[in-house]
Amino acid sequence: MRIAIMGAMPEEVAPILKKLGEYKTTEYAKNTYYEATYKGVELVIAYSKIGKVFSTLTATTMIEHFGAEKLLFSGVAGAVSPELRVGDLVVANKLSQHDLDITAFGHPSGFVPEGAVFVEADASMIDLSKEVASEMGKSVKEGIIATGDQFVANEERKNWIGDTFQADALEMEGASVAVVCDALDVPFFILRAISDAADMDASFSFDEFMESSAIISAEFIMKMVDKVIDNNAK
Ligand code: 4EH
Repeated sequence: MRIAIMGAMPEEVAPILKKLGEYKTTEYAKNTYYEATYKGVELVIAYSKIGKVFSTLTATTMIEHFGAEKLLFSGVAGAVSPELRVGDLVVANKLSQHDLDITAFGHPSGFVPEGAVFVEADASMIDLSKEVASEMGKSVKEGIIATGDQFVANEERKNWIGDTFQADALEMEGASVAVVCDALDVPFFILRAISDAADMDASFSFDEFMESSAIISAEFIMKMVDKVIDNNAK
């Protein structure tokens, strides 16, 4: 089995590479891919760079070029739900592109013909994440993640995204990765730890907490990888 683990920023995959210790580095399509054997399975790891286009390229490459059969994303996000605090974990059950807008033609926000407003994540990996959460004594919120090519640092935009998509958290890569995995029939799992509240203080909160939140997400992702491997052996 070959499992992809991706992030968008270097800080999001650094804790994973640190845990693995040894890996092979390959340059492909102007990005760096890290390959390692872990508990008998092959891992391919990369950070895509920020945004929907780079994350689409990386997810596609991990699947089509490196042969990944499952994909897990680890990273940070801005909170939309007022329940979520810095460091809290959110797992996506469905994702939408909040900046995909052909509403001028009467379509709903996030929709284009032959597409869908939401892409649904793999239910069995979400189930596994509940087992991991209880084993770790952590709580993980299952919810909707909205993705767009903008760092949201504005209450009005954040509230619009919350109202329009019932989003719990927002970021810049999840929905594009979801579109790729759904199209190529690869089960995916998107996890984010909150770094900020997508409000006027977001950039400051992000700078202060992105690294610690990225570690929280990466630690959970590695437990998820363990669980996926255990489950696959059964
Ligand atoms: O990969 C981008 C990073 C911010 S941009 C999306 N990530 C972090 C998630 C995220 C986010 N996305 C949109 C956390 N908070 C968010 C928010 N809005 N409020 C970036 C940050 N620092 C340096 C360079 N780019």
